[in-house]
Amino acid sequence: MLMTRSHLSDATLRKLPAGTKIPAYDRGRIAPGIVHLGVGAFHRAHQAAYVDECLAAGETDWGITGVSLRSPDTRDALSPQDGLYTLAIRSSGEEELRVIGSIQSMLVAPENPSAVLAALTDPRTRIVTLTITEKAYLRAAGGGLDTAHPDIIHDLANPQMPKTAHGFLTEALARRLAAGTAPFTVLCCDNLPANGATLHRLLTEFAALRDARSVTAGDTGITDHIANGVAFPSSMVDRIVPATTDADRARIASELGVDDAWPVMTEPFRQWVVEDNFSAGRPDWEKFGVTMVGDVGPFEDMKLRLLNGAHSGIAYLGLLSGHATVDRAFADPAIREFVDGLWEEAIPTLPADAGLDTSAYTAELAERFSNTALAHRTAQIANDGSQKLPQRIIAGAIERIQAGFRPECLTLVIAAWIAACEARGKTLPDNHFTDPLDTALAALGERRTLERVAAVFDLAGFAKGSPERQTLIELVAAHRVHIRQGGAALALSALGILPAIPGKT
Ligand code: CS2
Repeated sequence: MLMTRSHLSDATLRKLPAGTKIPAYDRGRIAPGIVHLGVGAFHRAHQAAYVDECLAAGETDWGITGVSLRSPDTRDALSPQDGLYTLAIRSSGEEELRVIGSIQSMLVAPENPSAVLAALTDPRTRIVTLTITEKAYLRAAGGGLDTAHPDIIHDLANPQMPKTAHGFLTEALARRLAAGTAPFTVLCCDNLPANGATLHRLLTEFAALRDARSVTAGDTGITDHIANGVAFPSSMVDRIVPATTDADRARIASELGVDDAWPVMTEPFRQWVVEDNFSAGRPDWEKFGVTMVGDVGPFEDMKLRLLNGAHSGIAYLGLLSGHATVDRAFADPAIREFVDGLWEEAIPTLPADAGLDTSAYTAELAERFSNTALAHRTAQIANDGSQKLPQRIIAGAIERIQAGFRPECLTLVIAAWIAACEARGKTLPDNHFTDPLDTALAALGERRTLERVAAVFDLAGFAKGSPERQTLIELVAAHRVHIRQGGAALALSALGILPAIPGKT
């Protein structure tokens, strides 16, 4: 006889095995206070878990309304479960299961943009947070708003039916202003440098374009309000969250005795450093391990350049060396040594007077990258390299060249990215990972290495306008030649033997 198992929900919570942590609060009493755009696995392992602890400690105003800007998948998985899901916190040999209750409802923007705008304009919504991934900020090669992007064009023409975060936030802030409702605070939680300021700048640009098109008599516009009247704190977020597999789903179901359509896997480590600039209140996050600071910049740069930079290096060199997961790649002595070299190059680019303990930080990173229970796939991190490398690798590499040094490890990451992109459909499966530039990269055709690297830099806007651009291209091209001649192994073994930058060192 076919047995059907029940699924995780408010009704089945009490039946879970002892040892499973469940929301220790009356979910029905919680009012919505946060709208989150981009309810992916990262948000569910990070912010939603912090908020869950605040709610368990007695706060009642900060329930989360989750919004997916594109796909209905998360809503389809979580709505039948009353928004509940399991967070599996995994270290080598151990697993702790926690059911998170802070997501109260889910909306899918393309299905119902009006419902998203209603949630954003609800006076109870006092914070809007975002994890929409780097590419959804729609930055052009030079860093400004990509005004030619079809979704930006759409949202300027249809302000009531937006598709982008820019369109939703601007329209909601305009409606709140018109209704006399105080603005919400916009808290960016993506891996961008100065992420709050970056979003603030992009949104102000968007609002100015929108105002320029507005023909409504007496409409005073929204640009000034967004530029001067809305808080955009920056934040540094950190927790490693591998994509959930079917094996994870099966394991969690057998441990819980109920099905969970989308449990989230993560590591024990977590960190959140937030600029304390909230115009309409916030949860008491500092009681649960969040660090509230005046300036998040040094923490952001340390995380982007040491964690994410190393991650991208491990991903592309790992893929080229046949390693499917971060822990396996990191156990490869050549890659391990390369990561130390990358850290040596990147650490001097961080502010020396900000109290950062980079030795403790990198020692902890080495442990985190060695977590064998996560099986964090190199192909997952490899996605969207053109959007990630500028803040992880290129900014630091430019600073090293300016200081007279040759950033060989940093530039090897760029060469490995180019090589890994080109290896898809050959030594790597088609679509093993994707990039917004895929179509444009494919159209480049055959070229000599130096020309090809320069063309890739142009497409991606890497080092645009920087006097160090040409030196970077030459360093990348030299690595690219090594990879072509002898794979990642030759490029790794050649580190340190290239001639110095003429006139510099
Ligand atoms: C990773 C990040 O996929 C990636 O690009 O580098 O998602 C990384 O795991 C997180 O930023 C860790 O906080």
